[in-house]
Amino acid sequence: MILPISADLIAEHNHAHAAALDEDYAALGRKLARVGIDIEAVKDRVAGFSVAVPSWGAGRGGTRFAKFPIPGEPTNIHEKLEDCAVINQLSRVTPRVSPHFPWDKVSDYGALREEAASLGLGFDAVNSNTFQDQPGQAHSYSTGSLSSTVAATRQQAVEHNIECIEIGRQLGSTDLTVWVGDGTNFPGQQDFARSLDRYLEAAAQVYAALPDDWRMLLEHKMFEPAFYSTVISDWGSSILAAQELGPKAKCLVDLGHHAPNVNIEQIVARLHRFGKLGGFHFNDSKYGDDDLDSGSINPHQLFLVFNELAEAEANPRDGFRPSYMIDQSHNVTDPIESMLSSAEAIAQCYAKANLVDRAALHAAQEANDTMMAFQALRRAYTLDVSPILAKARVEAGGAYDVLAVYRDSRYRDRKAQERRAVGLGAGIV
Ligand SMILES: [Mn+2]
Repeated sequence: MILPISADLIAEHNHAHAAALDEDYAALGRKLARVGIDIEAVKDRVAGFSVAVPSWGAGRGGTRFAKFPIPGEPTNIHEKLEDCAVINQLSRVTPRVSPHFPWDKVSDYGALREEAASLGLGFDAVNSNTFQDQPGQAHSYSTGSLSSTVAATRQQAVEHNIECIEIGRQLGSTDLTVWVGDGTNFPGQQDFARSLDRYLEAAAQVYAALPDDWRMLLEHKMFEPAFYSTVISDWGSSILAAQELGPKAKCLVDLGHHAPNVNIEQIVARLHRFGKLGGFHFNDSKYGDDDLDSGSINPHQLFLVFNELAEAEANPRDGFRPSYMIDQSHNVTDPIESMLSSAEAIAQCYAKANLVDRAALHAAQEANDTMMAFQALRRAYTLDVSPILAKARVEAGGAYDVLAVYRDSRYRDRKAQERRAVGLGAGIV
């Protein structure tokens, strides 16, 4: 396997930091041993953790105002895969790519799967797109897709989703993520109940096309592009739809798709309670669906979400097999650097959640000892787990300091010489 970053460069860098890492890891190991935690066991769990990266995240995103491309940005799925391979090679935590159709269309998906495998990558959930029109498309999604009042438009949206399943089968995926932009901008524009009826009837046709081992992940979002109402607006609508569709339908939580200040960690626990937590789109936000880097605004919330996930992992209910994915728009950074940094922030929260003394937490909860229950979380949150992550990464062949090696490799400069420039214009959000 020929990976994009020089293995010698990584080895040389890791060697230079080996003594410091050993010292930090040993010190943290002694600290954890005092409270009965085996650092090696935690490191093994962290080494088993992974999060997928979105193919579209490899390019510079944009706002609805503009996109500012950088030299060396990927221009097609092949170049995106190469960039995703850099992220995984250095971080060792992002071995899967989530593709998006029709953006990532090719003529031979078997060849694409092999190409990804040659870069050490597999494919995660397939994402359908019925929120924008494509050139030559027979029916417009301007007034909705799966919930459109026009039967032929609904049918076209159903067929597109079924095509995505077929593509996903060839790529080795087992999940279809469905987010629709359907909704309204004006009171009275559509009947709330009838539009949901139409969505459910069309979604059931997609559901019926799922292979036995596949899942359909319903991604809710309360606003944008529709600003008065959306058809699958919140986790309530999502779980009701998933329950009506059947056991293979699950809910996907995008951290930016809620009303402001919603208790997302509680939503996670609720969805898990009913066996409907299907997956995550990690990002961060200050105001709405900002798609900022994971953990950059509210790392404590990310930790609390992972605390619920760790609780679910330790005490699984029916169907706990969450699909973890980054979903961000990198408007002002090199997307590779953002995803390296985000993957580390996500893995850190996973590690910290695994360091929560769950027996002490449960005991304090049962005894109504509020302060000690909170302190059980606080103690884990305030630990610096970076030596655990670095040790797991280095042992798997990744880099001690992912950003330092990435910059030293001058990968983006090299790609700027090889790749054609990306055009200007408004970007994806
Ligand atoms: Mn999303």
